[in-house]
Amino acid sequence: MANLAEITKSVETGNANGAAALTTAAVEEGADVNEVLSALLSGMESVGERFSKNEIYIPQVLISARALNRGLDIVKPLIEASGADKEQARAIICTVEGDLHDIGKNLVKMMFIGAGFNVIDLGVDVPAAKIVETAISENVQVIALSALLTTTMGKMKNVIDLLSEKGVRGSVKVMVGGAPITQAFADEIGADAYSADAATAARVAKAFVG
Ligand code: B1M
Repeated sequence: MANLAEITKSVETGNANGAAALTTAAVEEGADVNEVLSALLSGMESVGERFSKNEIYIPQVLISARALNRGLDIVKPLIEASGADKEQARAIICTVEGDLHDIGKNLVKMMFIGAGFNVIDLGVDVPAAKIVETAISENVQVIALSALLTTTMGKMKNVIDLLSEKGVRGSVKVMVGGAPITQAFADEIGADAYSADAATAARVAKAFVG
């Protein structure tokens, strides 16, 4: 039987080959792909928590992220295929201009995909103009913005201001997150939601689109 706890552990310990092998075995054995995804993400969540407590350092975070990605490469096509015949809500996700951190953003992306969203990932260091242009041309319902630097969190407000300037603020929900972001900051810039973690972000986004 698929051992989900072992999958979580392989990410926690940064065992990339183990993560790939265990994930492959789990899906071949017919495990629920969303449960496999949760097991992978849960490994990375605990790595994030341990990092926040200074129990581990950047290299370990990056090694775990590599293991996570090996597992995600296997489940992603299955999750996308499982939603292929449904009318999917559309969401943009990216890290704001000037900011290159993408580990948390990628976790949020996977949770959004798991929640049934068609996700447009614009990557990192994305200017407000590109986000707003894409939101309009792709008719998205949700924009999820990530920032990890105190120097880039202000770029989230640029996105909200530009949406207002273009007259489309009312037609899209803007969600924000990342280590320096707080509910108070989200309120201050007029975001629709702040989420502390990827799983909560996906739940909130889903509630927005009904
Ligand atoms: Co950087 N970095 N970094 N970094 N880095 C931080 C953020 C820092 C706090 C480290 C420190 O000094 N203690 C610090 C910022 C200080 C500040 O702003 N006050 C910092 C700095 C200073 C820098 C550089 C400037 C360092 C330098 O070059 N001098 C530089 C900046 C580069 C740039 O962006 N322009 C830099 C570079 C890097 C690396 C490239 C080495 C690497 C990034 C690799 C990558 O992302 N591909 C890196 C890393 C790994 C970190 C830390 C160590 C870990 C971040 C991480 O991935 N955490 C980080 C320290 C920290 O955060 N405490 C740090 C794990 C991840 C799972 O958590 O991203 O918080 P997180 O995501 C969470 C939640 O926040 C939430 O969900 C996730 C969990 O479920 N979430 C969202 C995230 N985005 C969301 C969006 C949402 C909702 C929820 O939308 C709705």
